[in-house]
Amino acid sequence: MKKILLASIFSLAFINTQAQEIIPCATDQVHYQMKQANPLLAIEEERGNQEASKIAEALLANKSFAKQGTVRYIPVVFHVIHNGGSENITQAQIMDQMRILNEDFRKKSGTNGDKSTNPNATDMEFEFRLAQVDPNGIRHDGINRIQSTATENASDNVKALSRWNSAKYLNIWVVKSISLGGTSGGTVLGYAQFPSYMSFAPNNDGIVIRADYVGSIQSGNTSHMGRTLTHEVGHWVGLYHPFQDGCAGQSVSNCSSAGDRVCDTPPVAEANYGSVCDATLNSCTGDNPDLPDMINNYMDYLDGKCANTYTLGQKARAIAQMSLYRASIYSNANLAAAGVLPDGSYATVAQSNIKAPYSYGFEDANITSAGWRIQNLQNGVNGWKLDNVGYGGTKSIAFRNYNYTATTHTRDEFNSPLIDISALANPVLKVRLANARKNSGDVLEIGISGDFGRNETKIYSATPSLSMATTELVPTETSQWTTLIFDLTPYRNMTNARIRFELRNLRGNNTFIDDFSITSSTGLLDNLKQEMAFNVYPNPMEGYTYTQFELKQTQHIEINICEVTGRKVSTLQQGEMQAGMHSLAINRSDLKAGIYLINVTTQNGTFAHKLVVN
Ligand SMILES: [Ca+2]
Ligand SMILES: [Ca+2]
Ligand SMILES: [Ca+2]
Ligand SMILES: [Zn+2]
Repeated sequence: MKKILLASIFSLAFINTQAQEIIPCATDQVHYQMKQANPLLAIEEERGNQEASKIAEALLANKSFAKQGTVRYIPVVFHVIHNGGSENITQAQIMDQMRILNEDFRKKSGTNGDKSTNPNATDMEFEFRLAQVDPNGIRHDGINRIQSTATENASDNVKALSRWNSAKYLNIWVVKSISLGGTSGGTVLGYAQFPSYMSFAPNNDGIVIRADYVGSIQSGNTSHMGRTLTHEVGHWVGLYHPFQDGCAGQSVSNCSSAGDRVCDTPPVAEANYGSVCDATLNSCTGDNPDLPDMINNYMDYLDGKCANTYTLGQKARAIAQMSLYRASIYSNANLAAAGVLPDGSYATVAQSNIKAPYSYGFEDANITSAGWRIQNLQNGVNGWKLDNVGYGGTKSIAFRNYNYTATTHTRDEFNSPLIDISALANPVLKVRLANARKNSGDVLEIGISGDFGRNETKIYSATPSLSMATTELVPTETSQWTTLIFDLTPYRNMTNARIRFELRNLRGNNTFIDDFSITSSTGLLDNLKQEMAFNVYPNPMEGYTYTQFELKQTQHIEINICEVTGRKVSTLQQGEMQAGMHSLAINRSDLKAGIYLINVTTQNGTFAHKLVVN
């Protein structure tokens, strides 16, 4: 277990000898600098501490305090400051972080946030919601993306690039790297502002965090598990580190007025760092009774995998601090303005004025005005663009990455406007696709969401290769296009359906998409099945099952066996097949009992055939 003196955070000379040191949190450093610049802040901080301690003591005197059932919901906005690199993280990665933050703060049963064995571990009864309405009352997904070189070595300078009123939203700035006061020498993961800053520097209020410590999926650091933000939000609701002022606050008489001002967190001499969760550490022995350091407290510095505890005392302090400085942020009126109901669920806002049947051929000079949005997250140069080759008309949307040679893989996307599909009895999505492989294939994913992407179901995920092509694909012939068809019946109640296309660039060939439509179309998929005479027998499966079908012409065929969730279990066929009758065997021993979908993609579309395995 490595320890670094708290004072070293302020000592550049010391830090410089620790070139690659991880500095989990720079809140103390920023706090120190702010108090140097504004002595009144120190006075207000102490006044607030005294008042908060009185409120907290009164709260803790109430036996039912541990679980009041009064949850305070906080609207959140992310500002992703990026320069087109991997720091431009996806909505999915941000949603993963929101899940972890809420699990930790609510000590949600069955999650990592509920693994503490500390008897004082508690549900903080704060919860966080991505805003779905912006300050101008416009429907929003709670994520702003701003391109700026300031994403590197960022500090408070990024806050002026994008900021929503800090009295109404918790602002979180996501950056590539953080540097405070020149060459800090270490890797700072994040920092936050305390509630008492609201009277002095409301424009600085919020949290700055490194992109690769947001969430636990994609680029999110797996050993920190998204707990960097849990820690920083702890500061934002008013908590200090347990090593605040070292071993101060050791006795019953001064634990609420010294140290971290919380009596059920034993004092800690210096920050505990690293990945070894050693429960025997005891850096202050003057506390009575002498308890070991609470190494699993979210407010110490150990890796996220060690952290799982907020205590009752911390909850009381947080509620007291928030009620003193930020009470309006969780008021019902403020929640309503962000599109959140008093019970934390999302309000229904602004129904889409686009109603299916709907079709779009990308023929406009500016597809944004038609409600389409291109978000080239990580590959602005090669990403999705309007293209002068089309299946219908003269344009399509294309990702021309044939000449892309960089080794980094990127995620880039575009999405449809919100479409009300609820009037269609059998909504079917149809889209033309032209794609070829080069050395490796790109991955195209298509997802549908009814809530602006907060929750999304993948309806397609594949390497959609018509064929291997070593020359650049430019689909000037209709035969170079295929049609994807999806049954949207499971989603037919959506009044705000959004279809999102994501290409994960693995240096494949070009990809073109055209003629998007959602129409009511009974039997479209059945027609394709019938045309191929597609049959599966025996079904339910016995030892073997066979798929049998007829191809009218030689073409590329892909047949995958998938779980009903869409997860691919195995590939039965991928490549060119001759015209004529075909029979492919599926072995029972490859599959567990359950219901599967045999997904068949031909040049005329994709359909699914149900397979039952007993
Ligand atoms: Ca304490
Ligand atoms: Ca102790
Ligand atoms: Ca077109
Ligand atoms: Zn901290």
